[in-house]
Amino acid sequence: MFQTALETAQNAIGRFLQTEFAGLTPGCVADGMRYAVDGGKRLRGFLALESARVYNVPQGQALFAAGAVECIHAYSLVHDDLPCMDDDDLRRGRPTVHLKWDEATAILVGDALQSFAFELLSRDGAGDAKQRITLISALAKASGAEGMVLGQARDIVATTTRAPLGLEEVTALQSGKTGALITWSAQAGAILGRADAAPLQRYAQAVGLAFQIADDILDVEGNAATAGKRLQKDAGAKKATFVSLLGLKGAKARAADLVAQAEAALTPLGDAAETLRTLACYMVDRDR
Ligand code: GRG
Repeated sequence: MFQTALETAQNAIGRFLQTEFAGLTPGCVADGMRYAVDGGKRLRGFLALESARVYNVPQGQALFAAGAVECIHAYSLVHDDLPCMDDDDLRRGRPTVHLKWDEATAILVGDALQSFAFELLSRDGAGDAKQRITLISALAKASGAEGMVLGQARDIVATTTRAPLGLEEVTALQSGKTGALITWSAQAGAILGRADAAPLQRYAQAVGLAFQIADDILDVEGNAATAGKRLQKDAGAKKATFVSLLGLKGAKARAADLVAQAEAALTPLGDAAETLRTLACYMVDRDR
C-alpha cells in the first residue's frame, strides 16, 4: 500500500535524523535543526529511498541520501521563511523558526542543516568513495548557485521588480527552485545502484514540474489549516505562476500531462517502480 510505504519511510527518515542529531551540542541551533526537519511530508527523502529500492540498495545505506536531502530542503524552507525572503510566520502548522527563536538563530539553523547534509553524505555508510563524491557533487550543484539558489534568486528578482515572467521563465525558475532537489533525490537511487540515471532523471523532471504546478494550484484552491501554511500568497504578490499563466483548468491539465510523462519514463524499470508511479500521482493530488 502506497500510504503505508510513505508513512514507514517518513518514520524511518525521522528516526535516522534524530539519531544522527543526537551527538550535537545542546542549544538553540541543535533544537532548531530538530524542529525544522520535523513534520514535513518527506517526499524528497521518500523519493531517494524508493529510487534506491528499485536497484535493491539496502535502506540503511539509502537513508543517508534521504536524510541529506531532507536537511537541505528544511534549510531552504527556514531561510525562505525569513522576513528578508518570503516572510512567513507559519510552516507545517507551527511558527516558523525565526519566530520560535529569532532571525539569527534561523540563519544559523539553515546553515547548520546545509553543512550537516554534506557531512551525512561523507559518512562510510552512505556508499563507496566514488558514490559518496558523486552524491555530494550532484547535491552541491542541485542546491547551489546553478540550482535551488539560482531559482530562489530569480524568484526574488521577479517579485521585487514585479517582472511579468512568461511560461518559459517560470518553468526555468521552478526547475531550479523546486525541481533540482527532486531530481537529485531520484538520481540518488541510480547512483547508489550503479545504474543508468536517465530514466529516473526524466521521471523526476516531469514530477518536479508537476509538483510545483500542484503547489500553485494549492495556493489558490487549498485550505490553509490543512496545508499548514499561508495560502493565496501568489495572487497577493501579483506573482506569475502556472495558474496565473495557464488558468486553473490549464494548470491541472498540464500537471496531469506531466504525471503521464513521469509514468512513461518509468517503463524501463518495470514493476519495481510501481510505488514511484503512485508517488507521481500523489505529488499532484495532495492537500498539503
Ligand atoms: C532559501 C536558497 C533558498 C531556497 C528556498 C524551497 C524554496 C527555495 C522555497 C520554498 C518556497 C515554496 C513554498 C516553494 C514551493 C514548493 C515547495 C518547495 C514547497 C514545500 O515543499 P513540501 O510541500 O514541504 O515538500 P514539506 O513541508 O512537506 O516538507
